[in-house]
Amino acid sequence: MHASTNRRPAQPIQLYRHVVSGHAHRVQLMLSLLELPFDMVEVDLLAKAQKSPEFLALNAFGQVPVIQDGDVTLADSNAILVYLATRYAAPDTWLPSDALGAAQVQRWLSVAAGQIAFGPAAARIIQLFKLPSDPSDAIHRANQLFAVMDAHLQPSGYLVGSAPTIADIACYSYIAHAPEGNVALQPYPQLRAWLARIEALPGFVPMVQTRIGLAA
Ligand SMILES: N[C@@H](CCC(=O)N[C@@H](CS)C(=O)NCC(=O)O)C(=O)O
Repeated sequence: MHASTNRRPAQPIQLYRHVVSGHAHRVQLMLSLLELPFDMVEVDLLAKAQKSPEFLALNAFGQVPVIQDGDVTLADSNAILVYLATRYAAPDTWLPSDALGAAQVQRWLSVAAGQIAFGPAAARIIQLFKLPSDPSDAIHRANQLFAVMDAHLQPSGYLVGSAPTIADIACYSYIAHAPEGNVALQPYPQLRAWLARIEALPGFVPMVQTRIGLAA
């Protein structure tokens, strides 16, 4: 199991986040799975705190998540997962170092920043903030992605091989919460079994569920 760490931060890592952000949840989940000490700093996205000069000094893109780990300030959920796994996880656990394993993980990080962001995450945001946008394209993209993932996942396996990696953590949050954006998980049994395997990992922490969409 991957709970062991080979290094520890001298002081708690600061995680700037918003409670309904799946990107921020990825980082919270990884910190928790690695048993690293951390504090969460709430950023009021609705009040546009992420565009304040103070926050833009942390992330010029004006988005959560950001971490501060001693003198390291780092934005972008997937970049943070790479950092945490490389700096704090036991070697070759959450991020393989062999050429093919590392590339296979990167492939899913690209999916997390691509098909997931523009599929289930986008469908959920429309519902969550009652945006005046048509969610049908995002819902269609989510279903296309879930069909591919359902066929890819092996019973008892993870996205890359037989042990969890940061690929699983990057992809988990918005897929688990897809029903909030009116994307059903029921047609995808392997995907649901994979979600359950992640939820059974020691140190798993859920993202707060919002009672909207199919989750109402
Ligand atoms: N590529 C970034 C995307 C982060 C992102 O989209 N954050 C959203 C919350 S889920 C945000 O801060 N939105 C506020 C804004 O863009 O003003 C990552 O992976 O961290």
